[in-house]
This record gives sequence, C-alpha cells and structure tokens, in this order.
Amino acid sequence: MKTMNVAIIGTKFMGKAHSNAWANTPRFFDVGIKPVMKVAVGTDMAGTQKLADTWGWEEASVNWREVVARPDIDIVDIAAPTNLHYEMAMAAAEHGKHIFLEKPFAITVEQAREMYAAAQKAGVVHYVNHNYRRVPAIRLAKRLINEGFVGRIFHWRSTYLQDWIVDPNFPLTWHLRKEVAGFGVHGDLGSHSVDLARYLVGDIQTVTGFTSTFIKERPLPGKDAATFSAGSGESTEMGEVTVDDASFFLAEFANGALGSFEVSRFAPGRKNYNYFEIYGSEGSIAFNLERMNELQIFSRNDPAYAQGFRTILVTEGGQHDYIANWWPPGHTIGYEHEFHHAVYDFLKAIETGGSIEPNFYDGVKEMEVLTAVIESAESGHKVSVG
Ligand code: SOE
Repeated sequence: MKTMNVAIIGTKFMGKAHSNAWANTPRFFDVGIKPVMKVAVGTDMAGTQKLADTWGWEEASVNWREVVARPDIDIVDIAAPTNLHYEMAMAAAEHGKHIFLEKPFAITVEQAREMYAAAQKAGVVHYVNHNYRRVPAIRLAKRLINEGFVGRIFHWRSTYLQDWIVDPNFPLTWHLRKEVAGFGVHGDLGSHSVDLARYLVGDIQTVTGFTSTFIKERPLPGKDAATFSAGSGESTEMGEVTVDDASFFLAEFANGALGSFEVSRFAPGRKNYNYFEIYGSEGSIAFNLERMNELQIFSRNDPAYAQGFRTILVTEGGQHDYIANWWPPGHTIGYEHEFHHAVYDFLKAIETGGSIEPNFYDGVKEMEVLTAVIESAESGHKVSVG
C-alpha cells in the first residue's frame, strides 16, 4: 500500500477534527494511499505534543517552515488561523506538497489569487475544507438539482447563525481581530454559505450588503481563553473588535436567481444553525445542519392531492453518498464524519492524479464574493463580484 506522510499545522478545534479524520478515514474507507500521521505543528510545544500523543502524530514541532520544507513530507494540512494561510500555502506549494487548507481561504483576494496560481504551478492537489459540501444530505441536494428535481432555480436563501460571542465579556480572541481573521462571522460562516451557494446554485454576479459590529470593545483574553466559551481570568484591559459581528447581503446569481445570505454570531439559541432553502420551477429543497441527516424536499410534480414538503432520512448506504462506509440505515452520522469524506476524496484525487472541489479556484471565487460584500457595505452600493 502506497503511503504518504502528512504534516498538520494547527492543534486546536480544527487540529482535533482533522487529526480524527486522518487517523480514522483508512478504517472506514478503502484508501489507495495510506496517510502516515508524521508531524503535528503548533505554537507551544506542550500543547502540540499533547495533540501528537492523543492522535498518533509521530512527531511534534513548533517550526512550521522547517516541517513544510522537509523532503519526507508529502501532504500539508493547514488548520491554523486565517492570517497564516497565505504564507503556509505558498511555502507548501513551493516545496511541492499537496495542500489541505481550512476555510476561510485567505485574508485578501490578492493573496487568494497568488495561492491558486502557486498551487496550480506546483501541480499539487489543493483543497479548501468547506466540509459541509460532503454532508450526505447536501450531496443529495446537489444530485436532485442536477437531475432537474428543482428545475430552474429562482431563489437561494441561507442563514448561518451562532451565539458564542453574544456575551460582552467574551474575550477578544483572534477571531475578532481583522489582522488575524480577515473578517468576523462574514468570513467564518459566510464563507460556508457562499461556498454552498456556488456549489448548489452557481456563481454570484453582484452583491449588496450590510455588516455590523454590535460590541466594539472586549476584554483582552486571559492566558486560558477558550475558543468558544469565555475563558476564566480575562484581563480587565479592553481591546477593539475590528471585524463584523453580523453580515446580511443580497445576491444576483449569474443564472438569474436571486439570493439572500444572513450570518450572525448574535443569535441566542442558535449553536451552529447552518440553514438554506432553494426554490425552483419544479420544486424546493431545505436543509438544516442541526438536523444534518435529513433533507426537506417539495415537488410540484407530485399528485396535486399529495403535495407537501417531505423529509428524506439520508442514511441509505446504497443510495446516499459515503453512508455505505458508516452504518446501516437510520444509524445517523455527525459533524465529524464529513471531515473523513474530505480526506477520502483528497487522497483519491492524489491517487488518480485528479482534483477535488472546492479547491483554490473556489477559494478565489469565495474571496471575491466576500470582499465585494464588504465593499458594498462600506460604499452603500451594489458591487459586481470579481
Ligand atoms: C466557529 O464559527 C466554527 O467552528 C467555524 O469556524 C466552522 O467553520 C464551522 O463549521 C462551525 O463553527
């Protein structure tokens, strides 16, 4: 069995989710290339060694540049904060490594375009981990659209809501600083909604948007500031929030459809409420990540006396993507499973000399949309994308 050595850069939430997928995908999927979990790279040695020991990375390092340049590393998994994506991806491309990169893609469109060009020039497989494209229910939505179940698409409506920073005492973590995150929720969650809209409906031509920052200052993080819950011992010194807390925008798609996008981290009770609806000439689709094994569908071609939204339980191995590798019908899967689907498809792309979507091209398109929305919010006008 051919093996490839993987290095991961990032040891927090995504470091954990990715490590789980690198460790377990070969146990559930027949991979043609077996990933060897070679090096975990972090910012502090103790935390990095802990991740390495927990998940089975052979080595731990705090020097990503040295690791990315190592001739024995074949794949670089970048699960670090967004401001590091450019430097790390460019280095990985320069050293001919296949690149598995977390979203949001980059900080600027210019960076995005350089990353795409470098990865293409290097001839490596490049992937942006918009993991929700590999939720089986969303793959079913894509299949239904491709087969004409929805017909001509008129509307895309999405809302992606969380509530983990609605507390003004939540500290000023890196997600709330423009120089590190690039955007606030607009990039963090908005990039997912834009990617799904491009995947399911198509490219976006113009946008008109608004952003708002509801809490302008927050306590600087204490040493143990957790990612998604206010850590203890925050300092009393305050710092400025330099990103959006919410963004709402309208879009005109290239195929004539109209779309609306809402993303916010100020929706108390919504924990990871990634929801979308698609309305077309023949029917409609609705998906809610909080019920991720289900897809709501409506068909105008059902008998007039029996029309209505129905719920498809997307757990049939013989019918629904990826499910056959997990459990029997009705035994649902979770958030972590689509990371395995991404690793499987990524390794398959390397093995077959193919490509995987979304890749750095999609990363450029995503950044063009996100950036156009910010331009619109600042100018008060409709902005053409790209
Ligand atoms: C936090 O908003 C977060 O972890 C995002 O960064 C992820 O991309 C999303 O899938 C879940 O929420």
